[in-house]
Amino acid sequence: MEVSKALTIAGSDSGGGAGIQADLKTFQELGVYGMSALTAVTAQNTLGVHGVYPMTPKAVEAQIEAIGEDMGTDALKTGMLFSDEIIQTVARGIERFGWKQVVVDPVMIAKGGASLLQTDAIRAMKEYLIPLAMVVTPNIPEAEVLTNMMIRSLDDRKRAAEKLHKLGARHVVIKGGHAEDDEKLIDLLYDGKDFFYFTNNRILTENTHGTGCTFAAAMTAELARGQAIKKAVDVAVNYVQAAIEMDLKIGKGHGPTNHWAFKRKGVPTDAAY
Ligand code: PXL
Repeated sequence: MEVSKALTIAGSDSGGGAGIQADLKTFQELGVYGMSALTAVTAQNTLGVHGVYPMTPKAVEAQIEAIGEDMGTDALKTGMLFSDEIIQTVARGIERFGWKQVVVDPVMIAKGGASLLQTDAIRAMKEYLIPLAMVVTPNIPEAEVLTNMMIRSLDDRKRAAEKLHKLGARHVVIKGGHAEDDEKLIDLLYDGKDFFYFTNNRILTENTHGTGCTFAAAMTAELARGQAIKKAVDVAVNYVQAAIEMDLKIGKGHGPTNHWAFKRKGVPTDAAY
């Protein structure tokens, strides 16, 4: 059996809800072979981040090289990258191996406010990484930082998507989860020409830790399996929706989502598992 492969270049969440743990669980559920290059270790639980321990750029480079020289990958995602140096190392690795199906999740801060990206690394993200992105997947606060604009209306979101496309990302998804005034939750896809809307009911729960990682991982898995971008967004939206709906009630704070839920709900896919 020919199996599709996906790589996550991201940080570890010891609590298991976000970061590479969320990514690998999602890859597994969507039937692709998961690989990882670790950029940082976080010590955290559902109540917050206790510590952030970045890897050296050399260690990040070695992991990417090990994967690139042997197994390769059909798609990859980036998550927490922490520093300017790690971003540049990751960008060089992507270029060296000619990886094209690149999902950039521009992770900046954890739910409790802990910084997962140094402020001076935002420039590197815009200059080196976003131009390599097949798709960039910010939430609204991240899109505001990357575009230097306030995003209030749906129209603002469209303008921000155009700006991010101009920075070099071939597609842009702006996730609507943070727009709490909206009755419905609207995720927006822009392909440089048209806008597409993915609309869902908002689910009221505290347990949304790791939804951003999970969303980007589901997109990466679908792209790895050869799906087109719109289909990949559609699966990712539904995967995260199911994961939030059937939450697990683990921990005392912002709990993780349920990475089993999508398949347990019997949502049909044509994955090779
Ligand atoms: O959800 C963003 C995120 C990404 N990566 C790691 C994290 C978090 C949030 O806490 O811990 C490692």
